[in-house]
Amino acid sequence: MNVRERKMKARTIILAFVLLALSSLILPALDEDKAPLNIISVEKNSSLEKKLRSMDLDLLFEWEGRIFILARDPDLLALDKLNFPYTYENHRFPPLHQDRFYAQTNLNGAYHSYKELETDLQALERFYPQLARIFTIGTTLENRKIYALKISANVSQDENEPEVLFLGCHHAREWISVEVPFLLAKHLLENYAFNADVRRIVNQSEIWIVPMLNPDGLEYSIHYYRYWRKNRRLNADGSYGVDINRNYGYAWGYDDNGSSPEPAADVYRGSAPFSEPETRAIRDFVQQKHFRAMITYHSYSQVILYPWGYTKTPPPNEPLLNGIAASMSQLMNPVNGRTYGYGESGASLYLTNGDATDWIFSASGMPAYTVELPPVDQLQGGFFNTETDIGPIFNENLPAALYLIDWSIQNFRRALRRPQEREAKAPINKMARSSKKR
Ligand code: 0X9
Ligand code: ZN
Repeated sequence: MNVRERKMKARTIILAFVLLALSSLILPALDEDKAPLNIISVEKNSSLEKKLRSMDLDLLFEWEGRIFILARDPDLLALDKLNFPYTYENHRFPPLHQDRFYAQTNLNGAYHSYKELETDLQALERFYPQLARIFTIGTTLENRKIYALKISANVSQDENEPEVLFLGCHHAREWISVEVPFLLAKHLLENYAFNADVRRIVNQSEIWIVPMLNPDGLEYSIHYYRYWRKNRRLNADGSYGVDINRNYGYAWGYDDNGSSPEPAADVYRGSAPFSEPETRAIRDFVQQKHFRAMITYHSYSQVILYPWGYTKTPPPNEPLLNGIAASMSQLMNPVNGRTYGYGESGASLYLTNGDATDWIFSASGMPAYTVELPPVDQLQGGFFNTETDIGPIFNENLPAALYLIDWSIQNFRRALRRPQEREAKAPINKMARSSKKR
């Protein structure tokens, strides 16, 4: 089954979860007991199941070999006493968790909210003042800042070094896409002093990390509707949201298949190319800089995609784009044994128009990748990664990100030293132009 078929098949399951999440909205109102509610799951296993049923718990449903249960804190204590293994599933049912959030125990768990990210970026800047600096590259409709963290030795100087860009959170519900670029920043900074490879790449490049491009959407996803995708634009027809990844200015609105003209649609492309503050922030930033390569993180599907998204026609220099993707996939696999597929976006996933990688590739010619993080399909959790997914997903993406930074460094040096070889080996159309950066 290919990725598109898997996504299609998964729609019914998404719908089931959405309905369940909506129905859970009324639960707190119906319940007199004020002890916090949780949803947990336990493995469906005959001996344990018997014990469970004797405990008079509220068994909700069975899914994927697990039994989902509504449990209050005293129930959890009882399960703990019995050494009964269970998993928290609260993140799948946001309304249940509302009380806890306001009590500072965190609706979004280990995932970053906007404020948490702001605090953590500021901490990185404070701990590593020579290596990290925060820039604001735009302001959203709800007045949040779009942060970019620059990481480089002599960070306060704009040096003649290759620049590489990492983006997260075009889509609000894809929380894991914030964590991977954020953890990349943290890894580079924390290991600079101790790891010679990290030191070399941080010394020789300028790494720019924008972990949360869509903070308005993300906050909405945390507080109101976990499944929200777009930004929070109030559209002319009263509906909300533009799909930021359909609003870039290359092949914008090319057809109604890869994006929608309908404001209420999840893939609404906006009223004009770059109508949104988030896409304008990236456009202006990319035009000011001279990036050599970029990754924009999304979820889910576990694939590495390169342009074009708007057509199935191969891009210029497909062998180079494909070769880099193949190397990244190869480096990722041994970390946790997960295989990331790779290929042209439009041909391997589905057609989109106005997405970030198409515009960035068309504007600069740089290798531009969408990495769709795990899981591979909805049956494995879809957009709702657990907290324990964060570490392994970051760990397997790390070597690919380091490889791309290193590729940019090697390519940049070759371009400076041997112009003829540069043209032969990296004939991406506008690469040569961008090497005259300063
Ligand atoms: O549809 C998107 O914007 C991305 N997928 S997601 O499930 N994260 O929403 C894919 C963008 C890559 N481009 C193409 N597949 N054409
Ligand atoms: Zn996405």
